Amino acid sequence: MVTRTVDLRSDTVTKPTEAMRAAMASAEVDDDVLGYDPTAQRLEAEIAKIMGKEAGLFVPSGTMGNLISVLTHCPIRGSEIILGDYSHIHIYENGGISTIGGVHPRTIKNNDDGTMDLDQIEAAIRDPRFEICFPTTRLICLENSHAHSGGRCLSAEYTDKVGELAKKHGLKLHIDGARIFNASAALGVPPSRLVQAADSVSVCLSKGLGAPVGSVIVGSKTFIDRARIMRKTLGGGMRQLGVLCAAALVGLQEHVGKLEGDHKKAKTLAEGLNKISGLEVDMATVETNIVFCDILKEANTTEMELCKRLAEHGVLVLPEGPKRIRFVIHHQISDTDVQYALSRVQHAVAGVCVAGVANGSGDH
Ligand code: TLP
Repeated sequence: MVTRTVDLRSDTVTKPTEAMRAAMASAEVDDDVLGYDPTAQRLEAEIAKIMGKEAGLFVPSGTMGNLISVLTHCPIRGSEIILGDYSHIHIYENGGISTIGGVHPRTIKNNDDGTMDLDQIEAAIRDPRFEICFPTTRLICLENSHAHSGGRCLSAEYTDKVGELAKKHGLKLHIDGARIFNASAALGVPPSRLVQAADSVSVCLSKGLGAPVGSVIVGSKTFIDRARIMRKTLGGGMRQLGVLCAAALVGLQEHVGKLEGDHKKAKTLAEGLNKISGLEVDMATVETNIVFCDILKEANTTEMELCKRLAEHGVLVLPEGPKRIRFVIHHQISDTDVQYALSRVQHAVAGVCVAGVANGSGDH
């Protein structure tokens, strides 16, 4: 019987802390659709300042933050955007930019480190002389850290180069910065520097910062004014929003400084997983709080089976693709939890290996 569960499915699974709940209970609030909630204004200004942009806007989720940003940059249906084939916007957001905004995605291969080749980006920009046939390219999207490459970070220099390319062709640059604070902690570079070249950034509050709800998008004052209208159009205008923003303000104060520690724990976890026969982690990919773990042939199991088995052993993780599972560290995971999880994983995997040998399927 499992007596304890370590939840490593995502950094979105954190529960609001006592300090957050207290701040939510005492938050000063007003109607934010009318533009009067003081706590929302405080949080938006704070995130905008940290990101080095003029203004910010609280939105209900990272998905809506990306959607509003793309639609605000691409007000004309049939606009095209260039983005990674493994970007969150392209894979995990229900194709909202197309279904809701009529925006056409032009994907470029995401390299193992989350980048896209600059020459491929440039080659994908449509020639306006053929506008009669082509959609018009208006936007390039990056993701930092890049979730589907295991949380790897884009450098400020790389982002600058993409920004220069965008400028040269009259395009805008949006960054899905769901985990930009993780990238900043891992690279030792302020978030404002990492997003300097961007026209807009979507920053999640419900991941590394541990807030229960929301994201803030940042950009120029004009961009945010238009984004605010788009938020209302999509039904994302909220009234006494300060109760949510108060929790995020606590997260900003208390959890940003813990991200480096989260990354250390991710490395310890990855090293431990590497010692378990049947599992393999490419240590070069472990830059932040996400660990992708490959299931080797000798483990004789699939990602779905292993996730189920790990859950039975008290470790919650998610499948990340064929023969791969994902572990994510967050501020509510302690060093002891990491060690406990490793011992449970060891047990679970040993169980499947033994079962495989016993039923003669171990050498498949
Ligand atoms: N990612 C979630 C899942 O959707 C996979 C997770 O557990 O990692 N951008 C990036 C890079 C993200 O990883 C996510 C969430 C989002 C945007 C969307 O944020 P929400 O869930 O707030 O809509």
